[in-house]
Amino acid sequence: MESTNKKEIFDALSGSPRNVVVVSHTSPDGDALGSALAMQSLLIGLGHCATVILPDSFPDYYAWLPGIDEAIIAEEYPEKVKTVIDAADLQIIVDMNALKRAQQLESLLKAVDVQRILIDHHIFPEDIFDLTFSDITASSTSELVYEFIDEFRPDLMNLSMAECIYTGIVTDTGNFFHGNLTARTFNITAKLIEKGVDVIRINQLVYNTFSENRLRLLGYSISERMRVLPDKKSAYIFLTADDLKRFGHTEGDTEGIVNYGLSLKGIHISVLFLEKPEFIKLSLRSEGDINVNLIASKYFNGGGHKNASGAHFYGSMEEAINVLLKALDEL
Ligand SMILES: [Mn+2]
Repeated sequence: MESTNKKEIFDALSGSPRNVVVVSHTSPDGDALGSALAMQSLLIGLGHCATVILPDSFPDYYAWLPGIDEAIIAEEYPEKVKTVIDAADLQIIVDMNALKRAQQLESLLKAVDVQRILIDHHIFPEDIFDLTFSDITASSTSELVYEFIDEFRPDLMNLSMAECIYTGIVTDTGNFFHGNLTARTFNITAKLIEKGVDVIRINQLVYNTFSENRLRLLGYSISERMRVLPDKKSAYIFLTADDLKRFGHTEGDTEGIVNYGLSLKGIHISVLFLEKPEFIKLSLRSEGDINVNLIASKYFNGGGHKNASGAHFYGSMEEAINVLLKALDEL
């Protein structure tokens, strides 16, 4: 399933200089950041003015990404973000299928009547974009950004962009372990290495820079907060606000914890519940044909991919867990 206005998108970027905002989702991950930053570089290479806007901050282990210092974080600079969005004549949305995934930015983005372009790999892209390059068989949005640049302006691909794209691919595939891992993904990765990307260095920056607190939180999550339901081939981990506080939780510390449930033999569904100030945040993962996007969308008003989805639940931790147990019974 690919819906593509690739050529039309390139045409839209080929004319006179435009003022572009590149926006991605809340709690930005490696793919959100990598695809947005690579896209921004392409736009600048094409002579446009381009600014990356993020709803909220990113984990420290992405702070080395080339160009990230200039991204504007809406939570920290709400007025500046409004000014930049109001001044833009083109919005490029990457790595999310609906503007609501950018939280508070949704209303700001919708308030202006400008051309809107989507580049994404999540299912069911929202029908509000003028041009869409959506391909759910891609490992990552970064892979799509690579293909876009490679098709139209390979001369503009530089090492910084290649590093951003590699980061998107390596993180969205869980270090080449899950998701849409195809020959296409490895071919692109090979091209990125030929471009000069030091994959060992990036893997270390992304995966081997835990704080002590983060590693201890991981240990605690598994030893004290994991419940295993062999009958339902499922496991879940729940972390309360107090747990997060106890381990001095900072952005990104819980990244990847949900995947540990799947490492159990016979367990094919794993869910992480995090108690945030206003809601319970859920991350859902599955293996094979089990579709956690159905659980996320039907029971928690969330979504994402078949094997990786997210959602917010407004209620208590206990209620959220009970809804999951009911959903698993009905699956
Ligand atoms: Mn992605």
